[in-house]
Amino acid sequence: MTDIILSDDVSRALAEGRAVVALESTIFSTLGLPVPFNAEALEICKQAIRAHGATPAVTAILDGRPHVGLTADEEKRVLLGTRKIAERDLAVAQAQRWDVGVTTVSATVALAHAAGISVFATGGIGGVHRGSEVTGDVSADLDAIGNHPVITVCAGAKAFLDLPRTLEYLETIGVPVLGWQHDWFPAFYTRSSGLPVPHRVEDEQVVCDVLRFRTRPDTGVLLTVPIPVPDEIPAARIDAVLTTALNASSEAGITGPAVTPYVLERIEKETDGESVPANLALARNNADLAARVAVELSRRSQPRE
Ligand code: PSU
Ligand code: MN
Repeated sequence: MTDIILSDDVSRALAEGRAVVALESTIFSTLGLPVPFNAEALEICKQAIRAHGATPAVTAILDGRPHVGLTADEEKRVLLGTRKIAERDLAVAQAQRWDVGVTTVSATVALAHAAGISVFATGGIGGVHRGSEVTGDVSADLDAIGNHPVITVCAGAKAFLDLPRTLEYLETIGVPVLGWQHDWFPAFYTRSSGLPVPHRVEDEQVVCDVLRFRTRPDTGVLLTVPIPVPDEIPAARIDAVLTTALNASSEAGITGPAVTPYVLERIEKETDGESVPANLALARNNADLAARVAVELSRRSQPRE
């Protein structure tokens, strides 16, 4: 990938071999969280990363150029972003010089890889959609995680997706799926989807070792971490809401990349905003763990005395 613009702090941190954590920008745009909580989410995620001495690197397309690490003014443009960019769209956004494009998980792991960043924090990843056997809707996030050597830290995926098929797909494409001090694949608002996570891990050493020992140099690792206990939304409450939101989406005839933002907005409406603090809490928690992993990775790459 050509023409990536690194912010000064990200460029310095990378040059000095210090820890950097990539952040996607769709979650912080109007497509991911309602104003003003999107700005709050961005702030608390950056703080959580900085608290470990790591440098946050938000990715986006601005003025047709891929950015990794943003200035305060650039962040403001991203918070207002309405155009979502998956990995394949990066080329189009550059060719057509899009003003502002916010990056999904797939575009972010691609940009992180190109910039030399190995750890990325998000809220939840996209996955195999329910009914994918008819619609064919499988998020590009999954293949991107399988094709870039980046550790993605997430709270699993929202249960409006087909989580058993999502796990099967990750297995097929060879992505190690780890559970952080937890035996279950998390379902974003709830700590457990009821599906076992393939491998439980207890510390960041093992996470870094999994990246180190993987047999495919271009494959990433998915590190799942459940939402903190006090912030969890009861499964029964969220299940009813997800069903309503999904039905509304199919009744409105929503398809393609519009599905996820539409369903997210409906969930927030149906829970009267209760979903928002949960979303902020898990995003912060993921950023915190990602920074710990990034610090350990940078420690390992320092030349020995
Ligand atoms: N799931 C969430 N919140 C989000 C997204 C997914 O709970 O903000 C966003 C992420 O940017 C993710 C993208 O990469 O949606 C997936 O979109 P799609 O399903 O169209 O691949
Ligand atoms: Mn899709």
